[in-house]
Amino acid sequence: MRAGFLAMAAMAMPLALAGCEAPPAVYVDGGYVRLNPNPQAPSAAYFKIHAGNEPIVLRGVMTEQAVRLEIHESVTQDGMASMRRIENMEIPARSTVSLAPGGKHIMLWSINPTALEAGKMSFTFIFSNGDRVIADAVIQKAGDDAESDHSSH
Ligand SMILES: [Cu+2]
Repeated sequence: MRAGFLAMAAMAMPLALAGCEAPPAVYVDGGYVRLNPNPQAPSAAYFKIHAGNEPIVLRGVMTEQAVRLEIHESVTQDGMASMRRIENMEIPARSTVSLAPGGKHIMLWSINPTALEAGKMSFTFIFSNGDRVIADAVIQKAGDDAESDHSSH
């Protein structure tokens, strides 16, 4: 009996060590889309991107549910609010970068009507280490909040 127990414990140990060495992966959550009340104008999507133990760079975002997508950053220059396109986004090790109203956001043109009806969209985030992370965003109805990022587009 005793010998059998020891053998099992010895077998379990390498597994536990492997678990410690695996770095926590990058993940994305908290997604939502703010619909522009003007259907001709772009809408914005927001997320939280969490890095693991290593710094990581977001290289791009894709969705099949919009005609066009860009990653933007809101900037205020000489008192004028505007936006610029960003290609890469660095997420420092063990930290979170929030895409939020007034800051970085994903701009969406012509969201698929089926996605609008379903009330959610799916995005794929592509990272510098080759990871592809799929994250959903709930679509918020236009007019929930008068403040919007795309008013200056
Ligand atoms: Cu924008």
